[in-house]
Amino acid sequence: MKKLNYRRDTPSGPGGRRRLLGRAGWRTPVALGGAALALSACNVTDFGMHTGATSQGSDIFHLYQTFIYMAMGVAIVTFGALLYVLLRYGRRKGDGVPRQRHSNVKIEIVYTVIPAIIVAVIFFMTVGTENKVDAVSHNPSLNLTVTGFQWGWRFTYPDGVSVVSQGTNYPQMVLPEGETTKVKLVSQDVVHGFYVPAFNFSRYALPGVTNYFDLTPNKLGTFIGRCSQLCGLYHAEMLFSVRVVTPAQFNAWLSSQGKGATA
Ligand SMILES: [Cu+2]
Repeated sequence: MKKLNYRRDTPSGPGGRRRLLGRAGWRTPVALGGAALALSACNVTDFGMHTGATSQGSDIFHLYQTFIYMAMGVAIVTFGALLYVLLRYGRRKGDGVPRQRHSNVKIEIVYTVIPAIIVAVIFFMTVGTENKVDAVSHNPSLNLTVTGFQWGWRFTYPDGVSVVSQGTNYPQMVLPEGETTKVKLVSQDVVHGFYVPAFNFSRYALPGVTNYFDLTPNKLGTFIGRCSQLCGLYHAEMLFSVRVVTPAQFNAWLSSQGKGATA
């Protein structure tokens, strides 16, 4: 049997040296990665996620961020161990076949128990955050009804104030910052999805089912909103925005709307 020389016989031919990427070959990907990072102009520790413009959305962000840190820890340990074994125990000239064994019960227990603990930690952290995010206030500052229909949204405030889509005149939901708004979400016809990316929040609007949730904005600004369920021909027209203002500005806006105007 021909003995392979692992050092010299490579896929590029006997005695050749395979070079996946030459010296210059590394420069382009590194430069592109750096440029992408610089262009994104966001905090590296956000990992490209929305940090959440509500207290609920921030909770979700922090959970997700923690998961990524945990995954990084696992990656460092796993790839570190792999690299160590490759470098320390790689086959060398003159090496024979290593000692063969059927199993190693101790190691098998360790690599079963550790992932089980990690999964359990992730599970209970998720349940804790879910309970916090899904908690609905009994005495909210504001009660708001959101109705999805083909193809638009209606935001109904107290005192008969209502903001509704009119063709391509997309509606804007106004919310007070730092106050809890309890949203009652319904659908008039088919399944829609109330989705505000900056809030890290999406929920079905289901015909015949009423969903309640709280939104407690913690950042001023205007955020885009979308229908996240393909709900028919003009689904793409189901755009809206959310404007978070100070409670004083909110009260001024609400009373100005109350004077017979429907935006
Ligand atoms: Cu829709």
